[in-house]
Amino acid sequence: MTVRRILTIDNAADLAVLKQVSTPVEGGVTDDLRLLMDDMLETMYAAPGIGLAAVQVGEAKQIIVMDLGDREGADEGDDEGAARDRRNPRFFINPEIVWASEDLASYEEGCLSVPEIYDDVERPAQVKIRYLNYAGDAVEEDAGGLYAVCIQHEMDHLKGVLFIDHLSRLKRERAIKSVKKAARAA
Ligand code: K1U
Ligand code: ZN
Repeated sequence: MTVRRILTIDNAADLAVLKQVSTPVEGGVTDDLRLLMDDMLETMYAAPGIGLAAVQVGEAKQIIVMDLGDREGADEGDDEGAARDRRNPRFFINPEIVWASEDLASYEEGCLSVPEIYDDVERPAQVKIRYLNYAGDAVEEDAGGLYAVCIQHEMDHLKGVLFIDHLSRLKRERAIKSVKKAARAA
Protein backbone atom coordinates (compact mmCIF):
# COMPACT_ATOMS: atom_id res chain seq x y z
CA MET A 1 0.00 0.00 0.00
CA THR A 2 1.20 3.50 -0.81
CA VAL A 3 0.66 6.79 0.96
CA ARG A 4 -0.21 9.21 -1.83
CA ARG A 5 0.13 13.00 -1.97
CA ILE A 6 -3.07 14.82 -1.01
CA LEU A 7 -3.93 17.68 -3.38
CA THR A 8 -4.31 21.07 -1.68
CA ILE A 9 -5.98 24.29 -2.74
CA ASP A 10 -2.86 26.49 -2.54
CA ASN A 11 -1.57 24.86 -5.74
CA ALA A 12 -3.44 26.00 -8.93
CA ALA A 13 -2.96 22.64 -10.71
CA ASP A 14 -4.26 20.74 -7.64
CA LEU A 15 -7.23 23.11 -7.30
CA ALA A 16 -8.22 22.49 -10.94
CA VAL A 17 -8.36 18.74 -10.20
CA LEU A 18 -10.24 19.25 -6.89
CA LYS A 19 -12.87 21.24 -8.82
CA GLN A 20 -13.51 18.36 -11.26
CA VAL A 21 -16.74 16.38 -11.12
CA SER A 22 -15.86 12.73 -10.44
CA THR A 23 -17.13 10.05 -12.82
CA PRO A 24 -19.14 7.02 -11.67
CA VAL A 25 -17.34 3.68 -11.49
CA GLU A 26 -18.53 1.44 -14.33
CA GLY A 27 -18.24 -2.34 -14.49
CA GLY A 28 -18.26 -3.13 -10.77
CA VAL A 29 -15.57 -3.11 -8.12
CA THR A 30 -12.34 -4.55 -9.55
CA ASP A 31 -9.05 -5.46 -7.83
CA ASP A 32 -7.48 -2.32 -9.36
CA LEU A 33 -10.11 -0.20 -7.60
CA ARG A 34 -9.51 -2.10 -4.35
CA LEU A 35 -5.79 -1.24 -4.64
CA LEU A 36 -6.73 2.42 -5.07
CA MET A 37 -9.05 2.23 -2.02
CA ASP A 38 -6.30 0.57 0.04
CA ASP A 39 -3.91 3.40 -0.91
CA MET A 40 -6.57 6.00 -0.08
CA LEU A 41 -7.16 4.45 3.36
CA GLU A 42 -3.42 4.38 4.10
CA THR A 43 -3.14 8.01 2.93
CA MET A 44 -6.08 9.03 5.15
CA TYR A 45 -4.64 7.27 8.23
CA ALA A 46 -1.22 8.86 7.61
CA ALA A 47 -2.63 12.42 7.28
CA PRO A 48 -4.44 11.80 9.71
CA GLY A 49 -8.07 12.24 8.65
CA ILE A 50 -11.45 10.61 9.03
CA GLY A 51 -12.46 10.63 5.35
CA LEU A 52 -10.96 10.98 1.88
CA ALA A 53 -12.38 11.21 -1.65
CA ALA A 54 -10.44 9.73 -4.60
CA VAL A 55 -10.20 13.14 -6.27
CA GLN A 56 -8.09 14.32 -3.32
CA VAL A 57 -5.35 11.94 -4.50
CA GLY A 58 -5.88 12.96 -8.14
CA GLU A 59 -8.34 10.24 -9.24
CA ALA A 60 -11.67 11.84 -10.20
CA LYS A 61 -13.71 8.67 -9.59
CA GLN A 62 -16.76 8.34 -7.33
CA ILE A 63 -14.91 6.62 -4.49
CA ILE A 64 -14.71 7.57 -0.80
CA VAL A 65 -12.98 5.99 2.19
CA MET A 66 -13.83 6.80 5.80
CA ASP A 67 -12.93 5.69 9.30
CA LEU A 68 -14.63 7.40 12.20
CA GLY A 69 -13.11 4.97 14.72
CA ASP A 70 -15.35 5.22 17.77
CA ARG A 71 -16.17 8.87 17.16
CA GLU A 72 -19.73 8.19 15.98
CA GLY A 73 -20.79 7.33 19.53
CA ALA A 74 -17.94 9.06 21.36
CA ASP A 75 -18.65 11.38 24.26
CA GLU A 76 -16.84 14.71 24.55
CA GLY A 77 -13.65 14.07 26.48
CA ASP A 78 -13.16 10.53 25.15
CA ASP A 79 -9.51 9.87 24.34
CA GLU A 80 -8.76 10.82 20.70
CA GLY A 81 -5.82 8.37 20.45
CA ALA A 82 -8.00 5.50 21.59
CA ALA A 83 -10.71 6.43 19.06
CA ARG A 84 -8.14 6.20 16.28
CA ASP A 85 -6.87 2.81 17.51
CA ARG A 86 -10.29 1.19 17.04
CA ARG A 87 -10.27 1.00 13.26
CA ASN A 88 -13.54 0.72 11.37
CA PRO A 89 -12.77 1.40 7.68
CA ARG A 90 -15.65 2.05 5.30
CA PHE A 91 -15.59 2.19 1.50
CA PHE A 92 -18.18 3.88 -0.72
CA ILE A 93 -18.36 3.48 -4.48
CA ASN A 94 -20.92 5.51 -6.51
CA PRO A 95 -22.61 6.85 -3.34
CA GLU A 96 -26.02 8.52 -3.62
CA ILE A 97 -28.12 10.37 -1.05
CA VAL A 98 -31.61 8.93 -1.43
CA TRP A 99 -33.16 10.95 1.41
CA ALA A 100 -32.11 13.92 3.54
CA SER A 101 -33.82 15.22 6.69
CA GLU A 102 -35.32 18.69 6.77
CA ASP A 103 -33.66 19.41 10.09
CA LEU A 104 -30.13 20.71 9.83
CA ALA A 105 -27.11 20.32 12.09
CA SER A 106 -23.96 22.42 12.27
CA TYR A 107 -20.47 20.92 12.67
CA GLU A 108 -17.00 22.46 12.66
CA GLU A 109 -15.50 20.81 9.55
CA GLY A 110 -11.94 20.50 8.34
CA CYS A 111 -10.46 19.22 5.08
CA LEU A 112 -7.10 17.67 4.25
CA SER A 113 -7.11 19.68 0.98
CA VAL A 114 -7.65 22.92 2.94
CA PRO A 115 -5.09 22.37 5.73
CA GLU A 116 -5.50 24.00 9.15
CA ILE A 117 -8.84 25.66 8.36
CA TYR A 118 -11.91 24.73 10.41
CA ASP A 119 -15.34 26.31 10.26
CA ASP A 120 -18.99 25.55 10.91
CA VAL A 121 -21.07 24.12 8.08
CA GLU A 122 -24.80 23.41 8.27
CA ARG A 123 -26.10 20.29 6.52
CA PRO A 124 -29.07 17.89 6.80
CA ALA A 125 -28.76 16.14 10.19
CA GLN A 126 -29.69 12.68 8.84
CA VAL A 127 -29.35 11.12 5.40
CA LYS A 128 -30.11 7.77 3.82
CA ILE A 129 -27.35 6.68 1.46
CA ARG A 130 -26.94 3.99 -1.19
CA TYR A 131 -23.54 2.79 -2.42
CA LEU A 132 -21.41 -0.20 -3.40
CA ASN A 133 -19.05 -1.46 -0.69
CA TYR A 134 -15.51 -2.92 -0.95
CA ALA A 135 -16.93 -6.31 -1.97
CA GLY A 136 -19.11 -4.66 -4.65
CA ASP A 137 -22.38 -5.30 -2.81
CA ALA A 138 -25.16 -2.69 -2.93
CA VAL A 139 -25.82 -1.20 0.51
CA GLU A 140 -28.50 1.22 1.76
CA GLU A 141 -28.15 2.71 5.24
CA ASP A 142 -29.08 5.60 7.49
CA ALA A 143 -26.41 8.04 8.62
CA GLY A 144 -26.61 10.56 11.46
CA GLY A 145 -24.16 12.52 13.62
CA LEU A 146 -20.54 12.62 12.42
CA TYR A 147 -21.25 9.88 9.87
CA ALA A 148 -23.83 12.13 8.16
CA VAL A 149 -21.48 15.13 8.30
CA CYS A 150 -18.53 13.23 6.86
CA ILE A 151 -20.37 11.44 4.05
CA GLN A 152 -21.94 14.71 2.88
CA HIS A 153 -18.55 16.48 3.03
CA GLU A 154 -16.93 13.67 1.00
CA MET A 155 -19.81 13.50 -1.49
CA ASP A 156 -19.35 17.25 -2.05
CA HIS A 157 -15.77 16.44 -3.15
CA LEU A 158 -17.25 14.16 -5.85
CA LYS A 159 -19.07 17.25 -7.22
CA GLY A 160 -15.97 19.46 -7.02
CA VAL A 161 -17.35 21.28 -3.97
CA LEU A 162 -15.16 22.09 -0.93
CA PHE A 163 -16.47 22.85 2.56
CA ILE A 164 -15.20 26.44 2.23
CA ASP A 165 -17.67 26.84 -0.68
CA HIS A 166 -20.39 26.72 2.01
CA LEU A 167 -18.88 29.72 3.85
CA SER A 168 -19.41 33.41 3.17
CA ARG A 169 -17.23 34.91 0.43
CA LEU A 170 -15.23 36.82 3.04
CA LYS A 171 -14.50 33.70 5.13
CA ARG A 172 -13.67 31.66 2.00
CA GLU A 173 -11.23 34.27 0.70
CA ARG A 174 -9.59 34.55 4.13
CA ALA A 175 -9.26 30.75 4.27
CA ILE A 176 -7.65 30.56 0.81
CA LYS A 177 -5.20 33.36 1.70
CA SER A 178 -4.29 31.66 4.95
CA VAL A 179 -3.66 28.26 3.27
CA LYS A 180 -1.50 29.93 0.59
CA LYS A 181 0.49 31.86 3.22
CA ALA A 182 1.13 28.70 5.24
CA ALA A 183 2.24 26.83 2.09
CA ARG A 184 4.69 29.62 1.18
CA ALA A 185 6.13 29.58 4.70
CA ALA A 186 6.56 25.79 4.71
O1 K1U B 1 -10.30 16.11 3.57
C1 K1U B 1 -11.24 15.43 3.93
O2 K1U B 1 -12.24 15.31 3.26
C2 K1U B 1 -11.13 14.71 5.26
C3 K1U B 1 -11.73 15.46 6.42
C4 K1U B 1 -13.10 14.88 6.69
C5 K1U B 1 -14.03 15.69 7.54
C6 K1U B 1 -13.64 16.17 8.78
C7 K1U B 1 -14.54 16.88 9.58
C8 K1U B 1 -15.81 17.09 9.12
C9 K1U B 1 -16.18 16.63 7.89
C10 K1U B 1 -15.29 15.91 7.11
C11 K1U B 1 -10.80 15.28 7.62
O3 K1U B 1 -10.58 14.19 8.04
S1 K1U B 1 -10.10 16.69 8.33
C12 K1U B 1 -9.19 16.03 9.73
C13 K1U B 1 -10.06 15.63 10.87
O4 K1U B 1 -11.19 16.02 10.94
C14 K1U B 1 -9.53 14.74 11.93
C15 K1U B 1 -8.24 14.27 11.93
C16 K1U B 1 -7.78 13.45 12.94
C17 K1U B 1 -8.60 13.09 13.97
C18 K1U B 1 -9.90 13.56 14.00
C19 K1U B 1 -10.36 14.37 12.98
ZN1 ZN C 1 -12.44 17.41 2.41
